[in-house]
Amino acid sequence: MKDLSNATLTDLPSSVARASYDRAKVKTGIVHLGIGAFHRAHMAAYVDVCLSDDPNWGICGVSLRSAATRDALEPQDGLYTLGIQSSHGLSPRIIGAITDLIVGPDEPSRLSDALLSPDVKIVSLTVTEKGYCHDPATGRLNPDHADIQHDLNTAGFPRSAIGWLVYGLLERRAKGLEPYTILSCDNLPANGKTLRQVLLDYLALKAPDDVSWLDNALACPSSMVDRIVPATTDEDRAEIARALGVKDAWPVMAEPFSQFVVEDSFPLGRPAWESHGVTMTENVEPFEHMKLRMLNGSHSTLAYLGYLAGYETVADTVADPAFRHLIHDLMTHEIMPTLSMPDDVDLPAYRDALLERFSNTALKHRTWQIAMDGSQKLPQRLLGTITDRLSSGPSIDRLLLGVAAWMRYASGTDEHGKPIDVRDPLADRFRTIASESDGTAQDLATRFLALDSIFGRELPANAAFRNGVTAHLDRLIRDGAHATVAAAV
Ligand code: CS2
Repeated sequence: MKDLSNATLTDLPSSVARASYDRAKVKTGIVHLGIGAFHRAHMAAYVDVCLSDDPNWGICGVSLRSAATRDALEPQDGLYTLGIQSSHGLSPRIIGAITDLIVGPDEPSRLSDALLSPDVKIVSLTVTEKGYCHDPATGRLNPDHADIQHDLNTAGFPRSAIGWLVYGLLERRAKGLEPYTILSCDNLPANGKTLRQVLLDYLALKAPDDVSWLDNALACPSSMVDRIVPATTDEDRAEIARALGVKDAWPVMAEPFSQFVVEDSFPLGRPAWESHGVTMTENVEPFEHMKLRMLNGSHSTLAYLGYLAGYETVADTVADPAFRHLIHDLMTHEIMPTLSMPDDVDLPAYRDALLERFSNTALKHRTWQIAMDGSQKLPQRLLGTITDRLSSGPSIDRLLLGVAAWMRYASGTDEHGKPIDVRDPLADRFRTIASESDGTAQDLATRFLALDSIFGRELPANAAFRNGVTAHLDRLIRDGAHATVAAAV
């Protein structure tokens, strides 16, 4: 079987969708840091449909760590398949928006050239929560982060996304080029504002005299990004090869739903996204809150409880009526009351649509995948909602169950005594907590709550919060996730 590439595009069956622009005319206008599955299934697809109107927005995709995506896509001329999976089957679409691929650690001078190109107007990023090298509880730079320490202490090329963004801005300034607009596409609250603060914190240490220049010059719009994109499996590759008749080394699989809400602040211009399904707005914050609290808060709760209960995927977890009931009530009674949305947003309909999306059995979204990096996710997904609710008094019981389930999971042993492969920047700390603890809920909860980069200082001092989490954790340890969820609904 041949490989996907410009040369084999004409061999594809007509059932495979693709936009009609001439790839040879596409110029790079965007550098994207973190060219993983999510970007390729989300923003790159929104850019792809704009290229027919304006070919100046091709994407140079950058990996700051692994070479795997570059190695897979380079021989394919940057082409890949977006496989939309629903109960009606698979709809494949070819995305051609990637014009170039760079692996930062291998080719730092090419990355530097890309950032300094006058054609580049936007640098966007999906580097996941931990890529911001910040303290999730406060949203400020963590200056002790190993990559930040490296970048602060080198006159050469940086390593972190934060270091690269600032490096590019300073070098552009030296060359008399305007600063690019930086678009964060990660699941962080006020992601543009948060990124801006982290960049300023970094510059204050690296080149303090330039802080006020950057503060004035920088456009860092916020965005809300949403599409469920599970990690690609070999089964997916085989399914795509059957549909295309050619081999794609790294397709991405996603649900049909997609949403992109972007703060309209792009001084050097942007693709005509508003003509292609993107909501361009002045104020993204209500949408971010809605998405992070409703979708991601439910997702993390389902991931920890579902994993502990032995469910492999989110769809398997919500097929259990007790778990579905819990999530429905969590959203209805504990999350929705904290959201204030524009009049045309129907929150009950949004909740019901989420439950449908979680039930998509064509999508094998593993609970283990979502459970990753909990230390970076908990604050914006569950703790912010809890803080809002605590100040107004009403029930937080289901939210606390999510936090307790994270502790039970992060302690590293499943309900059958088998080790859990806990992936998290704080995984070593969790292992120490588990090994030093006497194993009681009281002791474990006290140790986890002392992680102030996650919980800050105020929440753990609140008796209702502490006692509620501890009571749920106790039940999870004694009775397991199934019985705990059944008792909670
Ligand atoms: C998930 C998200 O892995 C996770 O933590 O909750 O990736 C989720 O699928 C996306 O935010 C959906 O837009």
